Amino acid sequence: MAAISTRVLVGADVATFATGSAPPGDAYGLVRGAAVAIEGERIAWVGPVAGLPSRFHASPTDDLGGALVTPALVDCHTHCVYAGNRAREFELRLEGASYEAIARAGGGIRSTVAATRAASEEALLAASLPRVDALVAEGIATLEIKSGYGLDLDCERRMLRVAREIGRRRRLTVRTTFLGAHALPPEWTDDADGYVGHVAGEVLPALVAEGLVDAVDAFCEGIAFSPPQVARVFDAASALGVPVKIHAEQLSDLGGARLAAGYGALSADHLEHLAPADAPALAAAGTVAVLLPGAFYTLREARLPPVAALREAGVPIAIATDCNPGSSPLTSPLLVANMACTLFRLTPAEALAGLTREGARALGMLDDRGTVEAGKRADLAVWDVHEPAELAYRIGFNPLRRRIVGGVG
Ligand code: DI6
Ligand code: FE
Repeated sequence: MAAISTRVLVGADVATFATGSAPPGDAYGLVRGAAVAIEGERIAWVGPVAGLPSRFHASPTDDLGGALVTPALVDCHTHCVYAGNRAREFELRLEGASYEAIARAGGGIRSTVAATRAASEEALLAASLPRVDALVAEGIATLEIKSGYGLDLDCERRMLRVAREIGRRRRLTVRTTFLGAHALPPEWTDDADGYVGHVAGEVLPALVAEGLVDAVDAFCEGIAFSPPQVARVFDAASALGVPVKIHAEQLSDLGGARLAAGYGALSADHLEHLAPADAPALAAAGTVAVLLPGAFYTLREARLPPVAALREAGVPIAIATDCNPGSSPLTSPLLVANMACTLFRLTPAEALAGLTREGARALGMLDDRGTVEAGKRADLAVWDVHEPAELAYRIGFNPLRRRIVGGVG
C-alpha cells in the first residue's frame, strides 16, 4: 500500500468557518498565522502554527506566503448543464416583456428544453464545460447540477449523465439533482397532473435505479407546479429514500417552503416571497434557505427575501449562483457573494459561510466538507487577499491563487 502523503500548509491565515471554536464576534473562524496539516485527502489538523503537533514537525511544508485559505467554495444550486442560448429573451425583457409572459408564450424554460433535447451527450458536455470552468476558476470544488431541461426520460438521463461526466473530467465533486418537475413539456400540455404522475411513477424511479440521482427538486410556482403536485413528486422521492429540495416562493407565496420542510427537505431555494411566519418551520426541519441573488438581480425583483426572519428563527442561509440560461446566467460565485451583501444585506461572513459551510449543508455534505476542520476533506481555496471580507467586497475581481481538492493541488 502506498504511504499516505502528508504536508503542512504554513504562511497563511485560515477562515475555517468552523462553528463552536470561533471566539464570539468572529463569524469567519479566523486563525491568523495558521498551519493546516493534510494527510492524504483529509485535513488532519488546523490551528496556530505554534501549536502544530510534533508528529507533523518532519512533514514537508508548503509556504503560502501570507495568503488567505478558506474552504473551497460550494455552489449548491445550478442548472449549468443545458444547450442553446437565451440572449434574445434578455433583449425582449429589456423591451418590456416579463419573465412570466415569456414563459407563458412558450419561451423561457421550454426554449432551453427544445435546444437541450436536440443536443447529443457530447454537445451538451461541450456546451456546459465552459460554465463549469468559470465556476472552478473562482474556487468552486463542489457543484450541484440539476436536470430539468429534458423533461422526458431520455433527455433527463442525458443531462444527469453529463453532470456525472463533468465530475470525472474536472477536479470537483458533482452532486446531481433530478428536477423533472421544472416545467410542463409540450407533449403534456393541459395535463400537468398526468405529467407529474409520469415523473413520480416512471422517470424518477428509473433514474434512481441507474444511480443518477442524489436529490430531487421541484419548481413550486404559478408558472410551474402546485403544492399538491410537488407533494406527489416528494412522496415518490421519499419512498425511494432520496432527499428533496424545492424552488419555492420565487415569484409568489404558495407555501412551498413549508411543504418541503414537512419532508425534511435539504433546502428551500429563492424564498423572496416567503412569509416570515414560515421561517420557524424551516429551522425546525433543518432545511437550509438557499438565497439566489443572481435571479433576483436578473429579473429585477423588488421583493427581498425575509432575511431578518430567517436569522431570528435560526435558519441556516446558503447562497448559490443558480447558473441557468434564463433567470441567472451567472458563473461567478464571488459576484454572488457581493450581490448577497449589497442586494440582500447579508454580512460578508454570512455570504461566505453561504458559499462554504451552508452550501455543504444544503447538499447534505456538511459532515465531509464546507469548513476547514480536522477530519474533513481537504478541499481548500487559496486567495491573494488579507481580509476575508475582501472576497465579498470587490466586484469583478478574482484573487484565487489555487485550489486544493482532495488534498491535491
Ligand atoms: N427557477 C429559476 O429561476 C430557474 N428555474 C427555476 O425553477 C429558471 C430557469 C430558466 O429560466 O431556464
Ligand atoms: Fe434554480
